[in-house]
Amino acid sequence: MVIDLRSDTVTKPTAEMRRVMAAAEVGDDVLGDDPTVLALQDRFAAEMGKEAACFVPSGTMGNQTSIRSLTEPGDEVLAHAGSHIIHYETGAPAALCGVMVRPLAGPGGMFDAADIDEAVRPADAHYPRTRLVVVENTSNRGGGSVWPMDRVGRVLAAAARHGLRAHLDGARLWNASVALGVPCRDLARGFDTVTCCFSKGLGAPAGSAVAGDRESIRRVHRFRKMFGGAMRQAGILAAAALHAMEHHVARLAEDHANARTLARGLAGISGIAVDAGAVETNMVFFDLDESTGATAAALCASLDRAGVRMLPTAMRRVRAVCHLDVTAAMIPRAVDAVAQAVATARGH
Ligand code: TLP
Repeated sequence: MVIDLRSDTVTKPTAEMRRVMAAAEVGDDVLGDDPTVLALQDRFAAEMGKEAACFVPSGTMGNQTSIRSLTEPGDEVLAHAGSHIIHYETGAPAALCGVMVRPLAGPGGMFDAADIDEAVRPADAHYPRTRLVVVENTSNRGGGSVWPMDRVGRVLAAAARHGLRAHLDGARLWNASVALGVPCRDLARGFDTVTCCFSKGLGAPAGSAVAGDRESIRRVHRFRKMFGGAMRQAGILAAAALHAMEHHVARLAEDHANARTLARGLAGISGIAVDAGAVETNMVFFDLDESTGATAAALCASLDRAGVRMLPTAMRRVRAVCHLDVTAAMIPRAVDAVAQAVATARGH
């Protein structure tokens, strides 16, 4: 059986999830009468402590409808240099929202208040208008890292001081919530909009949602239509999302434990550098020493042939993500496969 650690997006809906999807009551959500979508939006808004919510097909669309909702073309958005909106959204902030993204630095995918103070442009006709700050929690390329709440507080206070809006890319906010033992609404407090994904660790086949104040969500809803993301009998997907919120959140702790075990196992392989102590949620990033003679892509191709799938994220960096379809028993097998692949690359 293949052990697929490429992403937590690869999960397949469980039998129970498929059952609730098949039984979902549906309507035409573009006309506003799909009861399951409406129920999901209410439930999600309440969970995030916001006035309203909008169901969207993907995390990317959640981020982009939020950015478009909170800015105007020509505005500047502050985000971490490693953020998903910069790396993996096909240039959508520029193409769909007409904004510039200014990358901020900092370890673990996190910046701080001083970075915002430094980056905000003076009000002068030469400059773009700095308008929005985006926080990604957990941070994907930051290693699945969780933003400490006091840091988020400082960043939001700085944003407020400068009159900026704030968006939370909470694709994996439930992972942060479980890791910290803090409800999502506390992690989303102070943000104008928050996007979360049902299709990552929660195991739904597709779907994300944006929550925020009524006016921001009215605009998200409008831009969802403009960007082609308004779906009709979407209650089938919303049912999966509701089921996932009900049954698949607490178990994320298992994914975090599996990721820590994986990191500790990988740390024992010569030629691999991994900071097992830095693993806070479901992601493990490791670096290949040049002495192995392998690039990340070559190692992943070799692993693939052994039935273990991981993703190269840089020349010598590999990502492995634990999720609903990865059991504790698979972890030692994955570690052995990596040890074997490194030995093969070394020629023994
Ligand atoms: N991330 C995917 C890839 O796009 C890289 C993954 O496998 O991790 N925000 C964050 C922080 C994400 O990690 C992702 C997906 C998204 C947004 C976008 O979600 P989708 O894929 O639903 O558009």
